Amino acid sequence: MSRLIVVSNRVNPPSGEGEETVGGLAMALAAALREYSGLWFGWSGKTTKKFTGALQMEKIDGVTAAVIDLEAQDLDEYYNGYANKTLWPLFHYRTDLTAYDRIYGEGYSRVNKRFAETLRPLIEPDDLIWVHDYHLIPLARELRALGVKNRIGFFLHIPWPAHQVFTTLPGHSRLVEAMFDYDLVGFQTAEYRHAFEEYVLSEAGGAQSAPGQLSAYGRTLKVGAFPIGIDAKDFARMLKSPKARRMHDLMTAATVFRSLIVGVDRLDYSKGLPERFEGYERFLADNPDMRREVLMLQIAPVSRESVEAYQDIRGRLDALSGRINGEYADVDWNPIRYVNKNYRRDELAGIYGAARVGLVTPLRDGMNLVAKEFVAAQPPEDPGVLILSRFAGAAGQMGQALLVNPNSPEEIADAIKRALSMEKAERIRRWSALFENVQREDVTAWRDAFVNALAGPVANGAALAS
Ligand code: GDG
Repeated sequence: MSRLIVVSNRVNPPSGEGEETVGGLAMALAAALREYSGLWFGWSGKTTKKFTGALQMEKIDGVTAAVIDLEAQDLDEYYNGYANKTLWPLFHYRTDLTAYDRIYGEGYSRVNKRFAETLRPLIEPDDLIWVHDYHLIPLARELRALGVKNRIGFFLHIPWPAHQVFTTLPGHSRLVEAMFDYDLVGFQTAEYRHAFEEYVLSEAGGAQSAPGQLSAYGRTLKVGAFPIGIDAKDFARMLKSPKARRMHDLMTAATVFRSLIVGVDRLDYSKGLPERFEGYERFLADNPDMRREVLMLQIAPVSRESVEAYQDIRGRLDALSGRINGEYADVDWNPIRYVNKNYRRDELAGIYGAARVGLVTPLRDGMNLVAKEFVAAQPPEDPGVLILSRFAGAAGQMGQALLVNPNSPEEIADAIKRALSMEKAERIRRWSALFENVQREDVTAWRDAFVNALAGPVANGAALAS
């Protein structure tokens, strides 16, 4: 079997039971690598005065990590800049928040080059290289320039935006051209893949040379949809852990005679949190008889705090939660508990399991793993109801959830009411279908589908020689 080299911006494998990494990508990659004698390469999360390319190797929980430190300027221009102020908002349709600054683009190119130069000596001829996410789109281009001939695949964890949105990016064609240095490019859903294809066909003068194959810029690559899943086995194990049980009991005790409605998200403007709070507020306003029967718990650990848009959204949520509690709270009841603390994964599992309703309403989301975790945590004999945004990639696989338009507080309010009044038979029917999908299309299935496609016949028909 070829060795697998996974490359992502941050390398943060779990440090053991109950680690506290927040973010879907880290969890998925750690799980994906566990069965491979592979390597995980990327940024350490630390800065250094002068970039040296010195590698630090570490074995964490069965995963070999090779990390480098970056300069503060790299962080500013590449990570906080081009990745999180340009590509992230744009790919989530927030052109109003998208910053276009040439300096950011230069930082992005520089760091991709630094990644390539540092990774180059670690690559052996048969290695498969799997690059992750929007931080590293030009990495294959840089590696090819250094003579790397290996198979290189790319997976985008976030949406690929519609043509009209994507073309607002200065230098969009350079970015797409660089993607043609990969052998395989994977998206979360068929919709994102189509949006990419549309760009290549209409903007880059490309052609679909065969199903799942695109030619442009004098090269050909394979494209596919690979919906990511959770580590279902590990999640099931975690649910039975003492920490999960304790949290479950704690939440059950805190909601006697009440139904718990839960949301868990990184504090990010793409997750639709203000609209969700407004939807809940509308529910409270419309249903006075149900008010004291519910409690909404929103867990939202802060992320990317040095980016201004994240400070703004935090301020808005503080104000909204205060307003809702101010309007509706009673001496013995608060309608909303809004918590910025980061919980252990096993504790989260216990919380999901105690909830009657899971509120997952991002405005845009590549996939959304919280929806899958909520389903995985439900008791089969009396499961809760998932309310899911139609704009999460997960909606494509999770049609048995109550799908809502996350921009509409009315739709969210109606869905909450419907979820709380749903008969047990219907809840079981919906949940069974969802659960079956979460188990089957888990992170292992995702990894295997991608790695097999990368190792399989290449776009020009040749098979991998090993
Ligand atoms: C990106 C894409 C795609 C949340 N709070 C805590 C905590 N979490 C964990 C959740 C979940 C993960 O973080 C979030 O994953 P998502 O998939 O919901 O979202 P992103 O972080 O935006 O991930 C997304 C994903 O990549 C994978 O491809 O699905 O669309 O945006 O696992 O449980 N974990 C801990 N404490 C918390 O307080 N430990």
